[in-house]
Amino acid sequence: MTTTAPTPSSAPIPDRPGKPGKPGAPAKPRTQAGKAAASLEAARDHLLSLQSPEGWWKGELQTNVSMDAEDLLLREFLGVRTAPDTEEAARWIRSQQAPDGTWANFHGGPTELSTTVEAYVALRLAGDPVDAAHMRRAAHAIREAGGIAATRVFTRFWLALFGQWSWDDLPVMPPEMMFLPSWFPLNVYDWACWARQTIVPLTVVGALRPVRTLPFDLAELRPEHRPPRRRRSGRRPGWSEAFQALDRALHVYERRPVAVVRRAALRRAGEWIVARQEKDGSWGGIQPPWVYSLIALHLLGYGVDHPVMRRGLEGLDRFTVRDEKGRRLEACQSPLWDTVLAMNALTDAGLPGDHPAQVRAAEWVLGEEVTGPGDWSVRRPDLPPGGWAFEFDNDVYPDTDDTAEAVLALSRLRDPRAEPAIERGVRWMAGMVSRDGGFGAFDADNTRTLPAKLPFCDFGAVTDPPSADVTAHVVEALCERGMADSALVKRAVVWLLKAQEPDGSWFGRWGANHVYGTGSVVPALIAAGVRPDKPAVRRAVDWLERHQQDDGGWGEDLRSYRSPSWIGRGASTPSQTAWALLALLAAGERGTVVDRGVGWLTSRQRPDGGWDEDHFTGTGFPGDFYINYHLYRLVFPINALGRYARGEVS
Ligand code: R01
Repeated sequence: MTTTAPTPSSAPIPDRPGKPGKPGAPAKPRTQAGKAAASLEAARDHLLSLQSPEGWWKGELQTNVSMDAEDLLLREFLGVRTAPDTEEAARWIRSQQAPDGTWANFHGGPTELSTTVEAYVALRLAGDPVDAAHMRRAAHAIREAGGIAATRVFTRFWLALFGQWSWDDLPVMPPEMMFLPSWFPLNVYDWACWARQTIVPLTVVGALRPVRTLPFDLAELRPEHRPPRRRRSGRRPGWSEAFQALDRALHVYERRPVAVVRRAALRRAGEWIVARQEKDGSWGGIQPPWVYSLIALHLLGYGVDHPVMRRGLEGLDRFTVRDEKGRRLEACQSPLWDTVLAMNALTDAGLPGDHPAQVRAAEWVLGEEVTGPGDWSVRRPDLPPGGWAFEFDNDVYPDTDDTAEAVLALSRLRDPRAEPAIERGVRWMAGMVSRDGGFGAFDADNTRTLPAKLPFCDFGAVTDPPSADVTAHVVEALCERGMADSALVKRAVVWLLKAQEPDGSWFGRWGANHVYGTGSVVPALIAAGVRPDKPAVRRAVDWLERHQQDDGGWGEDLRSYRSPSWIGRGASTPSQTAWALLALLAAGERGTVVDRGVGWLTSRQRPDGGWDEDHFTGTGFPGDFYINYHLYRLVFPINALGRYARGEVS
């Protein structure tokens, strides 16, 4: 990497020409442009201060307390739970409880029954007495909501492991599924990678039906006179009935599986799991596959001292955050994603490509390139490997979203030594295009509708079809590589135009929600050469302008995924305000709307250059699972302020 003539990180960002800076003492800027430049400089320096010595950035990835509850249950199951870990986790779980005794899945969100039940059980494990006020409130709320019977399948799985729910009353997912060829419906490669890695170990657990005893029962959670409610009742009856019949048949089979077939299936599942453990001991770098894989392997005879199990448990420690608020687990970690977003932000802020921070970051990113095949190879067997994954060690599961942002970040540094890796990434990303011209995150053509219809699947997205935000990021990256006129980009642009909602916005799959989708797509369309006066762009701009909040920012509540009345509405946040600004600036908008958005950002900046963002603006699974990426509040405002400042200069 080039290290000549680095710009010191304290270098001022050029202010608008024609606005003479007073010599001598730095005066407080009064103009909008001056304020934006000062704000940008402070934010940029704050971001630079957060870089690790190795070159990466990593913000905490905050989700919900089901992670922490399940961590205690895992440790209880394996017999490795310690008193200090339990007390620290319990302290965190208690700190997140709402006044009504329940837990939510995101800041300010509604009661989540399954999360509440899991948190409650974890606190009982920690010894919180049933008659303590906070426990009584929780139990009351659980009973009111229908009790354990109304929770998601995963929650009842955990309770079955401890004898608090009957294995007979859970949907069956047999390990014989491992024998289905990759063209047969419901084979493991029809599932999104995160669901695939969760389901394979759960087939083992469901086949072996272990029960550990607890020193308590959960009688207090039983609703007295309420019939159990079923989730997702709105499904088409035809499929639901067919699958319920299939599930009954599988229950009959479960009583007497063919022994040799069952043994072979369990062996096959065990090998499949072991082959996919990552260098850091994780599975897919995400908590659910990780904990279920540890449980499944343990049941298959792997003791807690087996190297596979030891690596797994030690790896979980590195996903554990410990601070004054208690002990909590990250559902996954985002260093690659955070680093390439930070690099792009710094480039937008005017930092040169040969700045030491960029050089160190680029060196780290280049060392993270995925160089081998993965599960994606099943659908694209002839595609050479390349690209990047979300995490530190996630070599089996690179994704197009991270690859697109990494390609953008590295290309914009203009260092010829990064070219081969960029080219391999571009080739891999391009090869991952789905049949319809769009891009999913981890797999091509992962578009089956059957998996979601199984009674087992009442939580989260279980497939990985093309989405507007990922497709937009890929388009932006390909255009940066000079491919705006390629057939690939043209088809992707058509895909994006078709995906536009009647109201002019785009749905946000991996970020909240239409503000994220629209904020991703508009800059991509412009990069691809769509003129700002085209109707698609105008309608998007109108949608954003209509949804600017009264305070000048943008915000969209996560409830928008379930209740359309929330679409485009919610408390303004730094990241969502920045996404809207990025779209407006790309579309060439300059004026009051943009100035008020920029004013929202500059007036809410903290003295250290950062912003606060309690609201979650990341999406794991629409409707079910949300993420607060702690670096979003900083990197996206830098993108927006940086492009705003550049626009003012040009
Ligand atoms: C989960 C779960 O915890 C989880 C955690 C993280 C993700 C997937 C992909 C990306 C990368 C980021 C996060 N990009 C495509 C998006 C970038 C913004 C997904 C899920 C919970 C329950 C189950 C995730 Br079941 C499985 C996993």
